[in-house]
Amino acid sequence: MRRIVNSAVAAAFAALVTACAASIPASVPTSPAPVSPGWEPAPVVALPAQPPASLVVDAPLPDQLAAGLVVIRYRAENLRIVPVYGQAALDVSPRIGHIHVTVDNAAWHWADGSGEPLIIQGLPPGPHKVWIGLADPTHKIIDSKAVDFVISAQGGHH
Ligand SMILES: [Cu+2]
Repeated sequence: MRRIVNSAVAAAFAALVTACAASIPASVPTSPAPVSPGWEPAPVVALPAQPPASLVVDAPLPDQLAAGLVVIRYRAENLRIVPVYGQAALDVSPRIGHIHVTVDNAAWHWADGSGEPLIIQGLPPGPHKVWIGLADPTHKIIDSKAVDFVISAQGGHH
């Protein structure tokens, strides 16, 4: 008798599951639509693994450069630029860091954790080089790019 009841319950459950599955129309998606390609991982959770960080640097904006004003845009990939430093910051996720900037191979650099474009004014006419290093929170350089450009004679007397 007990075996018969169990079989009946099992059959009823199977019928219920089948009915529920059948009630989902095939045209309704069961998960969100996939996001467009090119999105970075959402930086709202710790990432289990991250590709290496890299630096992308654009050429100086041409209109401003013609007037002697150097505006250089840059961005980091797989790293968020923030003014946070120290050994403990190496362990956070998503990865963080900042940039170091050297102009015309100077022996010194400045650091910037703003992520804002570089704006350099008053360079004399002639060729120049801006080097940007992507640094981890302990100031170790993990990628770098250099941009060469020329300040024209007309644009140089700012
Ligand atoms: Cu640094």
